[in-house]
Amino acid sequence: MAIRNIRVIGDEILTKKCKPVKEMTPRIRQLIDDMFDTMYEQNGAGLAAPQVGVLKRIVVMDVDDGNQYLLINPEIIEEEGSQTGSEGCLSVPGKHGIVTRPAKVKVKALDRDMKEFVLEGEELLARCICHEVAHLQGQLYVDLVEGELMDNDEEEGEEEQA
Ligand code: GNR
Ligand code: NI
Repeated sequence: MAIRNIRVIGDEILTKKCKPVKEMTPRIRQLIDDMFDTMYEQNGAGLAAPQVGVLKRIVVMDVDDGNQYLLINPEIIEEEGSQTGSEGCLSVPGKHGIVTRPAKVKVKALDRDMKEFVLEGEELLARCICHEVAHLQGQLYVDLVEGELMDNDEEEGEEEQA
């Protein structure tokens, strides 16, 4: 059990492109375990390796559908429809914003044994897959927000008072 430090917006590492994983190693297995521990400790729905300072194409997710997802070298191979809703990021603490994402995505990735699989996601899982794959390209949801980036302690759409 090891919790890693989460990098926050302003840290250059979050803007860099991640490298594919070439082979599974004990070090990468440890990284994956630590990413799950860190995601659960922070109550996140997902976590991408650059958020813990590692520029590798690794994502973990848990959107409370009874599964733990690990995506190594993920590639989105199909997108369908659209959904508009609230999104947050552990690297942008205390904020949220409205983002439009595909309603449904199909992602190809490798598992812990470096075996290829395809995962289909809708609703929060589709949103999370897109959010995490964007992290691997050095992109944050704040650049996709429609309207204002909001503080979590403010009501949606509420104007700031003087
Ligand atoms: O915890 C998170 N919640 C979330 C909500 C909507 C869309 C995406 C996410 S992922 C986010 C955790 C995070 O920062 N992952 O990179
Ligand atoms: Ni994020």
